[in-house]
Amino acid sequence: MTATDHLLDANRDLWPRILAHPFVRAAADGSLPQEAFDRWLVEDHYFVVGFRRFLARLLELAPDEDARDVLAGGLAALTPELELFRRTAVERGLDLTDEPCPTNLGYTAFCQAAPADGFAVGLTVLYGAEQAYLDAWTAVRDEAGQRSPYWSFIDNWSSPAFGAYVADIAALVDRVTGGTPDRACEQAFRRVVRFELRFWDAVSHAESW
Ligand code: MP5
Repeated sequence: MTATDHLLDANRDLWPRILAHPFVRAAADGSLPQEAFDRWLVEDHYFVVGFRRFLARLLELAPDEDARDVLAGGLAALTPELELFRRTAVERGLDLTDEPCPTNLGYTAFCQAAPADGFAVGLTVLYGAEQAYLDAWTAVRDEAGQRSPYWSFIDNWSSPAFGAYVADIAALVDRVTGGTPDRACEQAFRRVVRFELRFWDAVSHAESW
């Protein structure tokens, strides 16, 4: 069993709920209300802006060139991703400076604080967030299809290129943890899983202060 198999197995009670979340299901079957998508877009833009700073910190902490190659690739992909968010926000008349909801602020701050607990913990947080989005949007991909109005976003996190990036991160987690995540990594991963679920809840129910 690899380190990431172990992390996913320890969270088998919650992980399927990410894929089965009503927001994710509605994005797949075409019944997602436009306002819900718009809320997600503004919230997720805030998350990705914070996540890029987290990833840059992680890149700085990386132990060797192989690890830096993986992380620098992820960082580079965030420029076109953020451009997609900005372009779509203009098209849909959305204000990306809206205040993020408490769950989003908490999740983003949690990610940004994680590298203070060491590279392995930070990397585990990165892995959890990316695998969660890969699995969620892969579950949407086939059912929604290319005619979905949200295809650019669906494709962004379910493409073979993104899958390969997540597999590279998983291999790196396995290497830096020596195949066995310690207690701090396990706890950080559990928190990511919980935050991912709360994030879908928050955008579904228009959580606010
Ligand atoms: C990701 C995301 C994936 N955009 N939003 C949440 C709530 N979780 C994970 O991160 P990235 O950097 O967009 O691939």
